[in-house]
Amino acid sequence: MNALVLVDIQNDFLPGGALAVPEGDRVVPVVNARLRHFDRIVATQDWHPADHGSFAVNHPGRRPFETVELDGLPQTLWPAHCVQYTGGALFAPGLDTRRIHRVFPKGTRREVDSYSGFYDNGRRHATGLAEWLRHEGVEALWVAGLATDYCVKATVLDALREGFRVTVVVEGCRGVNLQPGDSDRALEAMAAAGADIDEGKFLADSGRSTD
Ligand code: VGL
Ligand code: ZN
Repeated sequence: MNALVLVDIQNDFLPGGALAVPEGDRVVPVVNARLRHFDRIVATQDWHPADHGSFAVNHPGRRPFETVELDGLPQTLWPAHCVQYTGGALFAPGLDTRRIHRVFPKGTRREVDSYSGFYDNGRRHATGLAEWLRHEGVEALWVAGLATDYCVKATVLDALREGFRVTVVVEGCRGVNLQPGDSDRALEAMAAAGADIDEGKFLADSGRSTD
């Protein structure tokens, strides 16, 4: 069994959103075109309480993109984003959510961030994604979504650690690139850890060829 893992394809990560990823909206037609090829489709959903410790606004005197320590871990501070029950946390308009079998919320505990769809950044709490995939008999994962250099990377690295075969759908990912080249370095790290990097076979019927 194979599964497509859609990482954080949510309004706040699209152009105009609170933590906009350049061209984040471009992943939507890419993944929609591929949904029918998968036995299982899961989505992660960044789902923060308003007082979440990753938000700069919750650290007086701090600005977005500064680094602080949170729960003993280095933490990049972000603009408030994907707050539970707000429009910014909703999946992107146009994403064919009817085909998603299960949604795994993450980042719900204020004291620690969660880039990976499997574990929080301190690896103390699991979301249940690995167990669910194993229960469904899934062995091979294709991963797409936002952002390449944060949640996609962390999800892919954890998936490999959990023993899944992993392919990164590059055309279905976009990165934040706080530093130029962050996304390329993230792809290199994923490849070095054992992921297949799929640059092109998703291009043909992805919708990109027409824009
Ligand atoms: C993400 C930063 C903060 C992501 C989530 O989805 O990559 N990045 N929260
Ligand atoms: Zn977040």
